Amino acid sequence: MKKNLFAALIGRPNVGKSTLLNTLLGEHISIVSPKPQTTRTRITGILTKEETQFVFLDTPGIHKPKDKLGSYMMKVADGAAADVDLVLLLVEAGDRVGAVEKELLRRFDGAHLPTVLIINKTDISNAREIGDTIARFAEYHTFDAVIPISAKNGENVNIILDEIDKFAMEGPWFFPDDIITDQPERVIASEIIREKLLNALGNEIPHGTAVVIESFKEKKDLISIRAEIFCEKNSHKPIIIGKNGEMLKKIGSWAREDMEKFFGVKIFLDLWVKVKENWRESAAVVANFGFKEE
Ligand SMILES: Nc1nc2c(ncn2[C@@H]2O[C@H](COP(=O)(O)OP(=O)(O)OP(=O)(O)O)[C@@H](O)[C@H]2O)c(=O)[nH]1
Ligand SMILES: [Mg+2]
Repeated sequence: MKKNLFAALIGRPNVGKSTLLNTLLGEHISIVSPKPQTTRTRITGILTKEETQFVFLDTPGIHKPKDKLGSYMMKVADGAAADVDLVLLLVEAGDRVGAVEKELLRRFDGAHLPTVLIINKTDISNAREIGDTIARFAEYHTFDAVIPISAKNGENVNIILDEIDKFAMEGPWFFPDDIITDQPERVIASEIIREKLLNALGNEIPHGTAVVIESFKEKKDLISIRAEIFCEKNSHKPIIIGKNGEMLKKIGSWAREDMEKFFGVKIFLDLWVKVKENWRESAAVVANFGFKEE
């Protein structure tokens, strides 16, 4: 008997949603960085285990939007909740029930969505902190399950699958059982580059960057990719390129290594840096960069 379950990973920026998705799948499909607001759009991860096909939707962290990109991100997160059978609400050990969580829980309740509380980052907290967090959230809301985990080292992550499998419904699998994401290859490629940018550069610049894949050509044993990195200010361009092009070279070679792992073939990567002022403020440009509303 085949079953399926659609589950959204939702929570504040930086709580570890994308890390958890990657750990669940055993593959790096969603980008991760120490900076909040890393994930910009909805990323689907698919895990087929025994009778059940789990479809996980990773979402941008929920926060108060400051610009057009931010409000796009909020819509994505909200939309994901509307499309799933269950929500995994992520918080960090030590957290209190914040305004964001209260608002989210109100919406999930209104939609009668089963909600599992995931308390992440147990590897950097102690038992008392974890216990206090469980107590605070359990007092505020009745969850279908509460699971403390470490997305980073994998502790307790398998328990999530056992717990949510109870909510899977009899029905078809929507994807072949060997597929792990429905993201187009171009999106994966541009996200890998963005991850390297976020991890290589200082605080202000990366949020103002977007990566556009200009061409993606598959040859016999090689994929040839030309990508443009857009930044918001003229002064950002030399920082991304670095002295003698060192920074861009480093970003390019990290990205290439990850792409070769993911695509399983040699990659030729050609990176260019361009300036488009204040693109985050422009709905048209945000859409043009691939952040399209569905
Ligand atoms: N110590 C520890 N760090 C973690 C854990 N899970 C995630 N992190 C770190 O937390 C940071 C944020 O992780 P992400 O997975 O990008 O968080 P996110 O919730 O997807 O963030 P947004 O996409 O910005 O909303 C990264 O530096 C991760 O390495 C964990 O279980 N333990
Ligand atoms: Mg993320």
